[in-house]
Amino acid sequence: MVVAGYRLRVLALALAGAGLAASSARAADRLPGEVFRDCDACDEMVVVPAGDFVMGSRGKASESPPHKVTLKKPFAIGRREVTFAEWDRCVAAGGCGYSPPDQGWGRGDRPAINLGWDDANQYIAWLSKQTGKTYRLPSEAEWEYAARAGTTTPFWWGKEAGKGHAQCADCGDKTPGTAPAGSFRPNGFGLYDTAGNAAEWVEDCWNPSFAGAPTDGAAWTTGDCSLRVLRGGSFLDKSAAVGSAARFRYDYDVRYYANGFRVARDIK
Ligand SMILES: [Ca+2]
Repeated sequence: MVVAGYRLRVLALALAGAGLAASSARAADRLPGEVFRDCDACDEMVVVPAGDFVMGSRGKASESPPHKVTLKKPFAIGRREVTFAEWDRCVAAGGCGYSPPDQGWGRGDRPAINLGWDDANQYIAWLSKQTGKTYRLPSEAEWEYAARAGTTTPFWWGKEAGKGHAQCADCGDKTPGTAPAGSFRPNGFGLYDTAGNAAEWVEDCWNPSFAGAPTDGAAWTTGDCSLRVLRGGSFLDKSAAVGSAARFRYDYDVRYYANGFRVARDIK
């Protein structure tokens, strides 16, 4: 490991010496599994590989029909839900106009909650301006693909919810409310808390089933766009509602205490 680390440092020095050409080479070379931040205090991102998967389930009308989705390009997604520390930076900088309450559970590493879909987009616009990168909400298909991390079981860790895998009403650590983001083991793509903790806004408008849904990983931007989709369930939900296929919706401007989000961005 020491030798590998030394070689990496040598490589980094060589790339730094090559100047601009090297920095664009590094950006183009981001590989699946790579973890990065666009600034020291920015959301930690992970590169998710291109691939295909079966979205949805036969369990509920809203999750049907299961359908194959192909994501042709890798993309980056936040490893954690956006935290209060990250949100509060945006407020302090004037990029976000609203400071949501934390229900008395504390801020810092806990997921930012009490946020509407439109609030989330304020943060994304600010983060994009700060970094010069185009951040966005994940599409619903990207979210489920990243949450499943190659699995086809109801939960990314298996068939049964069990205990100790996620913050939900009957499967978490018994602390009321949210847990600090990243308290539980990450999934196979390196994402934390896709199941439970804060429910997560995605880009898509609400549609009551997947009949006619896009199959290329794009957000579904037709349907009832006064409602936007939330994925993963929350600390309030029992385990049946925090599975990889579970979906829900709220009016886009509702600030509910179970709802937060994570960010995504293209890498190519
Ligand atoms: Ca979550």
